[in-house]
Amino acid sequence: MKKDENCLFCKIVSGEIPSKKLYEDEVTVAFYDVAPQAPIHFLVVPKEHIASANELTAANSAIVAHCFEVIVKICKEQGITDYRIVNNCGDQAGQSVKHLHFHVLSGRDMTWPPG
Ligand code: DGP
Repeated sequence: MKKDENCLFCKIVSGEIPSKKLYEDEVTVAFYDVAPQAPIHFLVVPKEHIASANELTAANSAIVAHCFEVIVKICKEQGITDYRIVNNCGDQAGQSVKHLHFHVLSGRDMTWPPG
């Protein structure tokens, strides 16, 4: 599995950097965001290092489907029915960590369009 030794989320996946994990399987890890933007804010990340959504191809895109299944599983288990899934891709879109991740935000009214 591809890893990047300088990547923050690869270090969280490996446990080198601690996080408040709420789910883990062979393919993904979910952990609470250190800077929550809503009462509930966690991230689902693939264990494999994929720098952004822009790096997805037919060869690795099944990981995205798995991430969404994990999101639904966690939300069902936690009784979360209304939520927003966000992926920031690239600097201008606000991606600060260059390892594919999906934000799950819940527990407050969400605005649209996003800023
Ligand atoms: P983005 O800006 O879309 O790349 O989201 C990155 C998120 O990662 C941001 O909401 C803050 C979160 N984050 C950054 N560093 C850490 C960390 O060390 N631990 C945790 N749990 N979250 C982090």
